[in-house]
Amino acid sequence: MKKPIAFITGATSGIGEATARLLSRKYRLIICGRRRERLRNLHRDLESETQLLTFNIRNRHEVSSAIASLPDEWRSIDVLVNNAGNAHGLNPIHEGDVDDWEAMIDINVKGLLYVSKAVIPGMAKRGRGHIVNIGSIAGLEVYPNGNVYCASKYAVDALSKGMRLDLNKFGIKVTSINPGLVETEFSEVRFKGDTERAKKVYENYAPLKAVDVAETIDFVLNRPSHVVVGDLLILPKAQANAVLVNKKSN
Ligand code: 8X3
Repeated sequence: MKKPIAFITGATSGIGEATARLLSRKYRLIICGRRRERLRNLHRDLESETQLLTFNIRNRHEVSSAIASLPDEWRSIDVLVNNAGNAHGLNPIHEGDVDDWEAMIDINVKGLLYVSKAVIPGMAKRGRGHIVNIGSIAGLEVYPNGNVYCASKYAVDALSKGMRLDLNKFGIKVTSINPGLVETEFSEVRFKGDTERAKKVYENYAPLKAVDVAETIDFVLNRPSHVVVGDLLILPKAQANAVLVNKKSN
């Protein structure tokens, strides 16, 4: 029997890449991202049959035509991991940059919707599927200067809950995974390449690694067919909530 198909957005780095590596043992993969070269490099390491889709998730036409270009035998997508997402800036609301706001709303909210719109109707028609939305602790608690990033992740939380309601009658599972601090290129993007500042976010405690979240995704996908892990918060041991992290001073 052919392996099931998993579709992963934001697969060129961090949680998405780690998830692709892990799921490639059990799934045929559709890996998506903006950076073709990175997708190609990842593809070389994967154990499974893989399709590469390059698109800018902010462009709804690119998203829909890339997904529409999949060969017929790749259309029955069993698992959708809506992982693509970024933070841009960490400023008080009155000092925020409108371009940053647009990027976060476009990628984290609208991009997730564009991909979902292209993939979910097939799941509904087939009466099966599992959607895993990668939210954030920032979608459960608002923290100082998080404003628009938090709003975008609150939207992801609402969309997960909305999907669970609307797709219930089709037998589609919806899981929302909300990580706390994960050491990836997330902070480098947030701080626009200021690596020193980004490094400090993960200093003096053990943050989550991308693979920790990937293993959690693998876990939720492997529950028996009658079980859905609904909303899941995953934190490094040192983190108590969005603002309290027990850092060892040196
Ligand atoms: C990433 C976690 O705490 O930096 O979504 O917002 S946090």
